[in-house]
Amino acid sequence: MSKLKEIDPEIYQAIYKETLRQNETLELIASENFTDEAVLEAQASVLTNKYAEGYPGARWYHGCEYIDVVENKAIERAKTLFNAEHANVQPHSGSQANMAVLFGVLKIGDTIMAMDLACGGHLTHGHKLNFSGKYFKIVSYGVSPKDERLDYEKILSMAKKSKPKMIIAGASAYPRIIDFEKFRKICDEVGAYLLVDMAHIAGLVVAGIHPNPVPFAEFVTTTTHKTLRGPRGGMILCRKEFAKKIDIEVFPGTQGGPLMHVIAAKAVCFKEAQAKEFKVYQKQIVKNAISLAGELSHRNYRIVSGGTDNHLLLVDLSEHELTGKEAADALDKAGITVNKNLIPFDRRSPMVTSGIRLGTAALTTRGMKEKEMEKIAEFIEVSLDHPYNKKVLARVKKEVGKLTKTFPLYPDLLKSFKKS
Ligand code: DSN
Repeated sequence: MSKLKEIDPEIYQAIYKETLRQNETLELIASENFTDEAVLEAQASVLTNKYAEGYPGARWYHGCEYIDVVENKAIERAKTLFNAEHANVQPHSGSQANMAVLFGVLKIGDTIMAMDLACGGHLTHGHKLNFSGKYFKIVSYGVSPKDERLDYEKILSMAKKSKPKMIIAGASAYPRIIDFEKFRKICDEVGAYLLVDMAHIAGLVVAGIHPNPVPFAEFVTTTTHKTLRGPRGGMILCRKEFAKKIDIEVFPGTQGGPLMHVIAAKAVCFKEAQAKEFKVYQKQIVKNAISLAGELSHRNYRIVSGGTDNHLLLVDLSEHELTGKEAADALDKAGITVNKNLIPFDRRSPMVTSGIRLGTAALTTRGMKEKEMEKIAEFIEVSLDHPYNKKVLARVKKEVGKLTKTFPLYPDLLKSFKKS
């Protein structure tokens, strides 16, 4: 890090402080994780210098022989990992992956059915300010008021009425298993494509803890940085018959040059995900989420849908006279990072919300287990009981510091900062 320190001390300082922040706080944002050094090394490599528009063996620029090795490895590993017929590893993000699928196979103005944002859907599933909501007619389905779970009967009857060209399954804040087979049947009844956005659960899918959508969906999109624990980025898996359409829509349709350093890091992540330890890790993520949900529920916090089957949980704060925003702010002061989140049928705005979303992927990477989840639930309870008491929040922060110290993150990286 010495060159960076010399050339740009301000950026160096910000990166150093961020490394410390990640080390000294409890990261419970459900969409975040900590990659290992191998992924960081690939992403920080000279591959960032190379333009490689096109695909392996068919590039616009010369000098792509090693770039092709990297992209081919990423593609092959992704296909093996998810048992997919075709993989495009170039999308810069999950949003760009979704954009390429929507623009690749639909016409502007076509109807799409997707999960309501308030019930856990994503911006690219039809938010009115997003390309999905601007260019397509969106019909949103939600969860049942009875059990806050997907109601497949209702989704079918909505689909029969609205006759969508595509149904999107998948969510950013849904704590239960999604039945892709049922979605397939609904799509078949109404003649719609099925797109599964498995960004949040991709790691669980690899480990077999969540059903794999690939056998059921024409298109599966994902990010690579959530439970999958790779670099920030996106990917599309699809059936062979759609391979050409999807590839053309990614490049030149919606993107230019691929980020080869990121694709290299994706390839590393896919290799790591093939290892036995990765499955053990994914199982622990879910055990931790179930444990955290149980501990909070013993402390009188209502957990949306009564618990979780995956890596995340939603805490309903309505009965605690606290908004999601107030809770997230208080926890932040105590060294616990979460995000405010709408809960199903929330009466508050998305900027305020009545809930918080917690995920266990990142802390599980640090090695934390059920015992630590119990402690964390206690920290959360104390902080939310005194959201405006600076002394209490500072005291919790001190305890958080003690806990995080026993699960060090990037120790070698921190040493290299200190040496530089
Ligand atoms: N921003 C992500 C999340 O937090 O779930 C979704 O892309």
